[in-house]
Amino acid sequence: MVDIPARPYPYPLDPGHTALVVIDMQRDFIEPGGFGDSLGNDVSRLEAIIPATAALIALFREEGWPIIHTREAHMPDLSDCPPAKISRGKPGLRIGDTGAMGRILIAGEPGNQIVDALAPIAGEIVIDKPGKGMFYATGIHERLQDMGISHLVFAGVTTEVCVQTSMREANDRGYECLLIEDATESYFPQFKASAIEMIAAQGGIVGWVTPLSELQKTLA
Ligand code: C5J
Repeated sequence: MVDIPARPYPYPLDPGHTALVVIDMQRDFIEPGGFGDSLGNDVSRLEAIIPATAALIALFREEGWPIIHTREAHMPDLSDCPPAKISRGKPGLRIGDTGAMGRILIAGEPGNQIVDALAPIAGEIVIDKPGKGMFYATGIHERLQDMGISHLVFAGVTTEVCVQTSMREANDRGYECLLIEDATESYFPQFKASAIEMIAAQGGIVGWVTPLSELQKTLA
């Protein structure tokens, strides 16, 4: 085990059994002109974490540790999207509707691709998830178990929705979870701050949080 300085106390990273999870760094959430932007969000907040997330991915690639990229994505016929999910959001701009980067949250559309700067490379796992959490209807738990993964390091967007949901799902399945706080972001700064506090509260009820620099320093 390698102790990473973190909150609420050092994170015991297990080098042979740790994977990175990068949540939903897809164009429709991050880029100007995408779905997030069209909902009136300030996407520059999310764009700003691309360099830290790229550095985190580079660190895992150097170590040769597994990387999982997720996308929030539905099938073109929306058969994997419950009506309750479709009915949310701005009238006239819902999942499956056509936005500036193709159909919103539909697999294969331009807006559903991971931003170029963080594009997966051969050998990395990419999962399309129909829910907010990465474990719902994806089969990823079984894959991680087969790979012997017990520790997950998290990055991506948005902190309080898909990142936190995935961490909570992972925590309930027994994974030791660490969130890299400068490689995650929300359209709402107060939600990011609250999500981070919730995760580390009560002795790490969901997991640990730390800045990228602590991971870089310890693994250098
Ligand atoms: C994610 C969302 N990725 N906020 N989705 O957090 O709907």
